[in-house]
Amino acid sequence: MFEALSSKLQNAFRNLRGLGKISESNVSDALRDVRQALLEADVNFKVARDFIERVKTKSIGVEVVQSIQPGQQVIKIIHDELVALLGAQHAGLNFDRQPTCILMVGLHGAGKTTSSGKLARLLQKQGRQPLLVAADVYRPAAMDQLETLAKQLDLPVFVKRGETEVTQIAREALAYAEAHCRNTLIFDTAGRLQIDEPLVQELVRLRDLVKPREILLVLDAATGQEAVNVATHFDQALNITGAILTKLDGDARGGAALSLKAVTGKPIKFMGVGEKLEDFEPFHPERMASRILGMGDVVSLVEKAAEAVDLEDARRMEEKMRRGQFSLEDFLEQLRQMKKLGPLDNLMKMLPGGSEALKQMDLGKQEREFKHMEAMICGMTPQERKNPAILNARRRQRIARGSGVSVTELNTMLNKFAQMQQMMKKMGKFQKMMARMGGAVPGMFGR
Ligand SMILES: Nc1nc2c(ncn2[C@@H]2O[C@H](COP(=O)(O)OP(=O)(O)O)[C@@H](O)[C@H]2O)c(=O)[nH]1
Ligand SMILES: [Mg+2]
Repeated sequence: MFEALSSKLQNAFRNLRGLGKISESNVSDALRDVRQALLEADVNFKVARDFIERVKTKSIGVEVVQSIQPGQQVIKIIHDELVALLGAQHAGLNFDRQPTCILMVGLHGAGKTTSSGKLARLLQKQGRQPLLVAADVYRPAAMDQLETLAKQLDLPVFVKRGETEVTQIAREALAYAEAHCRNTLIFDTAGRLQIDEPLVQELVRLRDLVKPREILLVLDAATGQEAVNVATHFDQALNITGAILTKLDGDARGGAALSLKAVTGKPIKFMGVGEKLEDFEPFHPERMASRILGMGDVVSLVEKAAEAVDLEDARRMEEKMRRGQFSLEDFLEQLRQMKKLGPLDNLMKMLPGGSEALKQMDLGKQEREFKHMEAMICGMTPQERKNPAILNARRRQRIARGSGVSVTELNTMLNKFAQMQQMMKKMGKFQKMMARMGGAVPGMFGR
């Protein structure tokens, strides 16, 4: 996500970090690269200019803190301004009306139908009762698409084929929702290649009838500057409540995400990061800013890990690592937990500096290696896993044969494991020492 922008900003920061003193001229020089990076990412010209102005004013006025390098303070200011630009806080949905109607609007192919399904999934997980409503009266295929998504999610969908008046569909859908206790209606509306008057009229009729609590504009992030123009038009016509930015998994340069709030005043509420139903996340300005600035999205990673890994298990494991009692059995469990988190490259991208590190790593090889390790450990008896010392030549041959590797490979794995155990013991001691010295290591920005 936004790799080009991210790496350019990190380059600009390299110059900033070295700043020993803040003066108008040297800050201006350093910020020129930042501005260039923003423009190349397709950030609206005016938005970029204002952004740089604000950073400059704040940097020059900043009180120099003794213990921090001035350049780092500027980076912190950039971070904070970036968070503000992205909308400051996560803007959630409002559900203070019964039932809650959500209109999904946008151009052709932006991802309305897909996002309707993704949003329904998310709301269902939050305990709401969504009803998907097929309100794209022009494309029968869109109705089929929505029906398929609903089936996958095991959710009800309201479809009325042959009906061409969208308000009639809406009326019946509302009645259906009431009869079936659905408290959240998600209307998947029609799109156009370009916003035009008939489309606007239809959406206005629909809006005036269902009085939606949310009108979410679905925008393809890859369309860059154009996305912002589209947003302005839709907002003027319908007064949208927020946006869903889709296809952020692609090669979007980031301009849309960075300009949208500043230009329209409307927040990005969610983002689509893939074609699958689970590839959908609430948009968090703070996390996005960290991601863009290359500090990784540690918060997201932790949450993702918490979803997949039982916390109690994790704590138990950590304790074992600290004491150096981490066995091959535990190692096997860890390998399996890791698989639950998804492909390695996704995980790496979320770690600070991960995108950079990724370029130098052969993850395919790493994943194959993990698979081999798993096979080797699986080939051992529980006793052998607990106490690898009993692995004599005969046992090693048996395990190697059973898991399709050579004895040399098995030996290498066992050596690596022994090293890892040693390292964990040391790390455990180090952590304890740090804790005694007064808690966690302060974060880059003192958080
Ligand atoms: N990679 C990726 N593809 C997406 C995303 N959202 C939607 N798509 C794809 O974009 C295409 C158009 O989506 P669709 O929901 O039919 O758009 P609509 O015309 O606005 O309803 C489909 O092929 C989707 O799979 C996303 O976040 N990432
Ligand atoms: Mg559609």
